[in-house]
Amino acid sequence: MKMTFRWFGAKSDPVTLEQIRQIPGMTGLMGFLDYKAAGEVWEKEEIKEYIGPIHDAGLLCEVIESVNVHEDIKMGINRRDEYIENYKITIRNLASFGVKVIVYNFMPVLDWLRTDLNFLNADDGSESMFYDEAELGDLSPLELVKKTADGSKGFSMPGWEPERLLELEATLLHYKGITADKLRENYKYFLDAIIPVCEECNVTMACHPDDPAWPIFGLPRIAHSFADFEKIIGLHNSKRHALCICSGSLGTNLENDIPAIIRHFGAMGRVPCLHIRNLKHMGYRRFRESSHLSSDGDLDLFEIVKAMYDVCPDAYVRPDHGRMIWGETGRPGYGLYDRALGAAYLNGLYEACEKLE
Ligand code: DNO
Repeated sequence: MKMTFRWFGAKSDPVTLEQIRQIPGMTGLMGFLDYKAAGEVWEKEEIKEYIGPIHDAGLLCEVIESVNVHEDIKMGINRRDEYIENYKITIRNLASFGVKVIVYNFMPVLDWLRTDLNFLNADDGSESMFYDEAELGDLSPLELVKKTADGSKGFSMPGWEPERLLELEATLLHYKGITADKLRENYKYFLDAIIPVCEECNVTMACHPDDPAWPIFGLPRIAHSFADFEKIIGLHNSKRHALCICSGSLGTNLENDIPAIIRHFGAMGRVPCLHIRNLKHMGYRRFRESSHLSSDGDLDLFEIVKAMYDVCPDAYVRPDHGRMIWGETGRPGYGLYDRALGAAYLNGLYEACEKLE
């Protein structure tokens, strides 16, 4: 297990590299250029500016997240070939700085979704991200975007890049005619174009699941179950085409057997990285993100870590969204303290797996 941490860069993240380096077992970052618009080339200079300080701090940056796929590629329209060419350049540029895995998603328009970013947990005074489908029912997509922006305390939020949301209404209309099968067809077109470049540069593309694990606002979503992943993996026969297993996303539907998913696709060599966190269900499609501890949520983190230990022990892992605790103010889900506790706990579970051998 290679323990990593998501970091938004010196200009945008109140968490410092020094702090990250002091978390036990931390080997590196899952990096992110939060100002890049989908479809833009990630230029070498920009990557150098982000990765240089990470290397100087003695940390690695072998995973980069959220190299967002332009909507034209997902919809299969207009300038998709141009954006695909840009994506290929970005892959080559990232590879030249030692990046080995790129985490991305193929969710139409919206990435992960919550209805409250600062939900107060009455039992202990901590705050976590929260979702209630009933609340969503009353909101238009634009209202939801506004609510998310208001709740983000001025921080950029991955998946909620302003440019992607500017043309939200028009894009939503475009998607009306796009079925799940059509989305998969467009996905295959994208993979067929970029995977040969990945082969050449030894970069693995890891698809992040839909979060939550069901279609939203009538948009097709194709990555939230075992069956979906079988279809996705079937789209391209290369180990460079893989999955980022996110327990918090898949765990929004308790019918997903996450350890079984890890065991199946991990044994195929298709799980290079995982986001691990826990959540507590509070009703139908209503949940809050809990601490990582198994007994605090509904997921068995030991079984998740054990599955990874058994089939893909070299995977990159990061503690995912944390709660806001100890008076910390920061980017919702991405503070220092609770994610550091999560890393320590995951390290402990992994050590237990090793010693149980
Ligand atoms: C949410 C993250 C996602 C993830 C992207 C990858 O907090 O896990 O934004 O990084 O879906 O493209």
